This record gives sequence, structure tokens and C-alpha cells, in this order.
Amino acid sequence: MAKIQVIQYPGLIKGATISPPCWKAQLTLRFKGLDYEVIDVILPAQIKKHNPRGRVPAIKDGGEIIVDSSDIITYLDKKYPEPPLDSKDPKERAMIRVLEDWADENLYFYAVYLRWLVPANFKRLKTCFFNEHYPPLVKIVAPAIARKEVGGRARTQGVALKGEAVVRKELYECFEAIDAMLEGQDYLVGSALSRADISVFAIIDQLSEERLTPDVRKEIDKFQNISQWRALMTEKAWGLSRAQSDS
Ligand SMILES: N[C@@H](CCC(=O)N[C@@H](CS)C(=O)NCC(=O)O)C(=O)O
Repeated sequence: MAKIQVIQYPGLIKGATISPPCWKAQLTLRFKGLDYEVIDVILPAQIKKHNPRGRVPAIKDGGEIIVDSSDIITYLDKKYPEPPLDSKDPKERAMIRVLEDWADENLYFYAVYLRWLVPANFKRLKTCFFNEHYPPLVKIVAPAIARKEVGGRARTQGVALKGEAVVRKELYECFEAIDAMLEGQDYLVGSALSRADISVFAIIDQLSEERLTPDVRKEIDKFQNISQWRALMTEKAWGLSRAQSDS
């Protein structure tokens, strides 16, 4: 059987990705123990070849192409139901949805801000990502073009209208909230790992990348419940396909 393919932005190491929604798609495949390969794309034209919406991630499974990380989880959870990533309990399911949406539409934009709009971190992004993956001339212009595009989206969402101190305060309060949710339990909702954990973890894990946002990593490390949860999530996610990010 052909492997599932994940079309994604590359990462700092082979097989990884710099994009939280792409990481969310990969994590889903890992938790489900599904074999997959990644197809790295960097330019808008390459992305559009796979997804006319011009966004990553997209996955290809046999003849099917699915785009958008939430729709990817829904598809995979239906087609490969074990282990399930949703709850049977309607109240838990509702909370799982709310947390996934919060991660995608709120936490994600804080991550965008901290990576792209904080000058010291943007410099790191240029060194670790653009210099590594982009061809010689393109890498000179691509960071500024991408920053303008990403910044525009962050302004439309609202986060880029705020000052850095406010953004940091709000994000660190989100860490406090996540830590409080994890008090006395292994996972965010109920007793099993769900798509809420995957969605929130995809962002927290990426913000823990010391080469890009060492300032945020320091904050995350202050929270004991989050640290334990990160260790558990990492163990579950890498159980099957560690080789993919280590090779
Ligand atoms: N809500 C979407 C977000 C997808 C998204 O915005 N992906 C970004 C990468 S993190 C992208 O494709 N950017 C390419 C571009 O805008 O040209 C999801 O969860 O899949």
C-alpha cells in the first residue's frame, strides 16, 4: 500500500516541519501508528500544485487529497479509528473542539508573532530556516516577502496590532491556563489523549524550539504540568516513527 504523504513546510531537521498545522497533521499520523512520508515544499507555486488554496498541510492518501489540519484529523480519525482522537462523551467532545479551535486561531497567532515579528527571533528564523532551505538568490528576498505576508495575516487576526509586552503577557497567561487544565490529569480533556492535546501540543512543542524562540522556551519550562504532558506527548508521538525526524 502506498504511504500516506504529508505536503508540508520543511523543518530544522529532516522530516520535521516548521509549521504548527503541518506538525499537527504529522502528530496525528504518529499517534495512530500510520506510516507516512513527507513532501517538503517552500514556494507558493509548489504548494498550489497540491492545494489550490495555497496552504499547507495537505495529505494524500491513495487517491484522496485532504487539506486543513482539522479536516485532516477528522478524515484520519474516521478512516483509521484506532486509537480514537475524539471522545464519545458529548460534553468532552465539545470541549475538545473548543480547545482545538483556540489552538488554531489564538495560540497559533501568538506563535506567529513571537517567531516573525520579534526582531531577534526573526533573525533566528532567517538563519535556521531560510538559509538552510532556500536557493541562493531566493533566500535573500524570501524572508522579507514572507514576513510581510505573515504579518498581514497577524494584523487581520488582531495580534499584530498589540505591543510585544502585551502579546507575551497574554501568551504566558495561556501557558498558565494550560497548566491549570492539566492539574491532576494526563491529558487536556477527560482521561485519553485527544485531538485537543494534539492541537495545543503542536504549538507548544514548536514554541519550545530553542533555536527559534529560546525566550518562550524559558517560560514554558516554568510550568510543571506542561513539562510532564510534553514528555508524555513526545513519547507517544515518537513511539513509531522516530527515524523520520532523526534520519
Ligand atoms: N487553519 C489552517 C492553517 C494553514 C496555514 O495557514 N498554513 C500556513 C503555514 S503555517 C501556510 O500554508 N502558509 C502558506 C502561505 O500562506 O503561502 C490549518 O490548520 O491547516
